[in-house]
Amino acid sequence: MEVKTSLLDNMIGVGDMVLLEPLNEDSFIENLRKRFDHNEIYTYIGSVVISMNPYRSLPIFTPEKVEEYLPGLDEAYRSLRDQDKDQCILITGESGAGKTEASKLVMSYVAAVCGKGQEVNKVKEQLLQSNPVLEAFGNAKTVRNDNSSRFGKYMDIEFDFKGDPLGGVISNYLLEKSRVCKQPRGERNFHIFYQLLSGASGDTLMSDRLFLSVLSQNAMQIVGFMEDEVQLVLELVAAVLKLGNIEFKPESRVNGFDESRVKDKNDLKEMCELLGIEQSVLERAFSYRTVEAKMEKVSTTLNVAQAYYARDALAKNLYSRLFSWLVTRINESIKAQAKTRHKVMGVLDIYGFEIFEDNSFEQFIINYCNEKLQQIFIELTLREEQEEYVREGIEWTNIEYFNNAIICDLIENNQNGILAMLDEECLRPGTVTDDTFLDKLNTICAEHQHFESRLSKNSKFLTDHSLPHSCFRIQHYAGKVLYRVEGFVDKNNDLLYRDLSQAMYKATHSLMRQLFPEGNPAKVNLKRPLTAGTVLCIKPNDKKAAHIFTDSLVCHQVRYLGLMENVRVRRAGYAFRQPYEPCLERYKMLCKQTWPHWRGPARDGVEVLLTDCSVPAEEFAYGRSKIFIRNPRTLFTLEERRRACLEDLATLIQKIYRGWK
Ligand code: AD9
Ligand code: MG
Repeated sequence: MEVKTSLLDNMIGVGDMVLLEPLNEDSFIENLRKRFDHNEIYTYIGSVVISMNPYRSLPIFTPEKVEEYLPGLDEAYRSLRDQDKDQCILITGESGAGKTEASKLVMSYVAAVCGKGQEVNKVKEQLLQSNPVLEAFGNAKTVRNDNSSRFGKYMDIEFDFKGDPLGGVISNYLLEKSRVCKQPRGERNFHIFYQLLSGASGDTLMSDRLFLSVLSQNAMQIVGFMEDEVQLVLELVAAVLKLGNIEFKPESRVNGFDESRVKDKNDLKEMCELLGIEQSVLERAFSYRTVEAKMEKVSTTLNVAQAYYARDALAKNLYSRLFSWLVTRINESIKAQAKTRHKVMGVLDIYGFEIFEDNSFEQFIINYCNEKLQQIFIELTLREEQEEYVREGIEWTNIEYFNNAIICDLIENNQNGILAMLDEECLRPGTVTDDTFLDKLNTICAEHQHFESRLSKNSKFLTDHSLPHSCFRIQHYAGKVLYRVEGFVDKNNDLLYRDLSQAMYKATHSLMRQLFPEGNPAKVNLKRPLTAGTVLCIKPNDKKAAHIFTDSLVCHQVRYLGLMENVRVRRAGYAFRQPYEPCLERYKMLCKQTWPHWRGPARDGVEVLLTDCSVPAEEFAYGRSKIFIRNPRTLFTLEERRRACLEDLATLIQKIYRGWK
């Protein structure tokens, strides 16, 4: 690894935290701040990139600059191309920290560094333009972020042996579909609804008049959507809007049962026209529900509340299925055409950890995803790093770090994890409510350090008696979150009455029919390649504003991301390590015995070299395949001597050259 130090470090901070002197939390944050003030938004801890959100555009994202600013990415790409290794870039950080922007930067980087030519350029453009399309449908304004991702995304970019992109595959995870029906205060629905409304005139969203903002329309075309496909998609978006307008009123009781009727049939009619569904079919599906009991089909009436429930379930299902269809359709366009052997660079961008005043099932799922990602991060940087010392046979005292596996287990344990209990409760016959679910949580989790609820029996850990009865609290890696149980059971059930899905399948609208085949949609698994780089995004302030650096906020993130431990492990240690061969190659000119060639094992060459340079023995450890260097300054000295050597050489060459002339 090349090391550059300069006087500038004092002013703008050091680029790699491993080189920070002295190392403590204050100096760590101070270094981030210095760099932030000088528009240096990237800082490294070895192969981990810390990215601070500047909340304004910096002149560093031009194709020429991208390479210069993201050496970590460059390393990832080079090992993919030159060493034939699959790469995976994990991006983590809380909501609004800049993950999605970072993931787009990775893609721009790829576009900037690799081959040109018509076919390659088309692939690049399609990969890049898949972003605005997915953001239009999957992002929304939230309190934390005006363009918040409401789905998880994993994208594989595939390369040929030359390192040129061949195509890509996108997997999407758990769209926050409840947003279609209800948005928390101060937040909005998915962007596409507004883009569609701004293109349509008045309240007549009929199929021959659907327009979309030019941006998304163009992006869809570049990604390969046909004009009629765009139209079909927009019709379904309009149908979701119409669906939301349908209201119900109670009908006089027949046989003692509550019944509901559609209040104003205009929206229903328009929706049916849009989709080619017979009005009476849909109307009936909103009033009755067919259940199978003892091999017999029985129709029961829906009351008003149930009718609204059915309507919302339909809207949510329709929209999330449309979203998954879009991803599949984009994949058809961007998938690699050639069947040659290829390498992939995976980029994972999920929704960030979020804490609101009111946290529900959605936050629970989102925060669980983040908890899992943190776990992967810990494994890669803290656990595996320490294991490398052991593997290389280096003497090593373990550095303690907080392992959040215990929180993941609290949520996902097959027997008594929160998710398992929720599933169990949803399947249990009898009256199931959110409260019965909470009761269940109370009994089992009472002893768990990271779980609190008001009613938990014998809870030794409950410190805050103001915890409401209807809530439970989890101490996540990134902070305590209070979850309100209301809606957990329904949202987990996500029940779409069969009458409605059958009604949808009867539609003549070709895309609509495809979305309701009622088969099991194939699940895509996230497979993790062997090597990985990580980007950690940090949010400098809570105001979505430029130039503001709030110490306490940054400090909190630095703590929960385990960054100090990360630097400590990196250098407690051995700040640098390098396989013997490249190390010898780089410094062999410093020693007569190794210059110009060393005949013998590289390890011995390195030993001869270092002894000759009179570096104290305790500065090094000889691993099985790598040399480990304890103090960065040792490396600086070597680097300086090398530079001086090169300068002498240059002067010598110039002299010879002049002599020739
Ligand atoms: V969420 O978990 O999806 O809610 P992200 O993805 O972490 O969140 P995002 O990338 O969307 O955050 O960034 C939020 C906003 O910060 C962007 O809309 C930009 O206005 C701003 N931002 C983030 N990164 C950069 C950057 N590198 N340069 C300039 C940035 N602005
Ligand atoms: Mg995002």
